[in-house]
Amino acid sequence: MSPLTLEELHQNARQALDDMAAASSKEALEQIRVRFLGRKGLITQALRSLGSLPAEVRPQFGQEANRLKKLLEVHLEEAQDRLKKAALAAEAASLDVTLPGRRLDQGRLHPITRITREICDIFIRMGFQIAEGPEIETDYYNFEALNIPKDHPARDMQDTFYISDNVVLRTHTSPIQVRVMEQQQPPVRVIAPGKTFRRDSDLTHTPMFHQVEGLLVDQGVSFADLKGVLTLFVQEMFGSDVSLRFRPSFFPFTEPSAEVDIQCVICGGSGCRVCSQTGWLEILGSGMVDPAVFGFVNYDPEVYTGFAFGMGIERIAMLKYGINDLRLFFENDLRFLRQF
Ligand code: 2NM
Repeated sequence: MSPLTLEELHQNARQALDDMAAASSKEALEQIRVRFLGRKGLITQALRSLGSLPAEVRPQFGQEANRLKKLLEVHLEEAQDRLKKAALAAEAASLDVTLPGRRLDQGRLHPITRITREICDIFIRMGFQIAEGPEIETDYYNFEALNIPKDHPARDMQDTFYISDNVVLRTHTSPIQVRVMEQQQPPVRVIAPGKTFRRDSDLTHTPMFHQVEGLLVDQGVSFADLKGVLTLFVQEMFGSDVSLRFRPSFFPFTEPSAEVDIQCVICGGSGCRVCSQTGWLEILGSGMVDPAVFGFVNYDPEVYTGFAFGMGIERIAMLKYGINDLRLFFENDLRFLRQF
């Protein structure tokens, strides 16, 4: 290509400025940039061809080409700016700010989470602290240290998910209490919520369910303290007018043991299907911690006494909300969950 004359250089620059002023899109502007300022563009080539020009015109041509290059770059940037602003303005003009907004789908807490928090909050107000522990436990923490002997039916393969000989999915949250007692001396006041697992699956049992267990150990703790704390809990949870009763029971880790019933929340005590015509509903198990358990955690049973209790969250939630089908908690049907 023969070198441009100064006149042709000016002509090219004028053409570029006219084209930029007329460009109506980003793409058109980009084509103009490539044609004049790109690596093979007319201005770029004019600068490259300097060497082949006669020496006497070279300085002036070079200066001029550089000046025009800068001028075009400034105008290019202005044109890009102008197009960007125009695009924004067009977008704003097509946006109707008076249209109603799109409602965000708001999430909510699962009923099991709500009840768990409600139960924990009641005990926190009585001075208990929350404790947590592993869902996969050793035989020792899940059974042995809780005075559940090797031949006890609760250890049967039918009830427990075994990971290996000595490792299980915890069947209750009591192993948390054992770990707490191992870690600290009395006074102890803890509440242990969490998932538990049992090999059981029918209309009223799921292989995974939730429990809250509590433990209080100190000097001079008596069965009267157990009754006082659990009575206050039931009144806070179900209303101060609901009656309750303590019924003798048995657990390997407590002696004596008692189950707590409340007046049926469905029929008010006159008898219905939910309470099997008894007028009462069992809601938790409890008892004075067996001295054998203290032996495992090196608490002196001559100095300390304590009580413990445990309850199933799904059951409490069903009674409190009047839910008649356990499966509803696990199906994640939004029509059910949205009601809480
Ligand atoms: C229950 C009923 C009675 C219980 C006992 C303990 C521990 F670790 F202190 F021995 N934790 N939880 C207990 C006692 C649990 O659930 C129905």
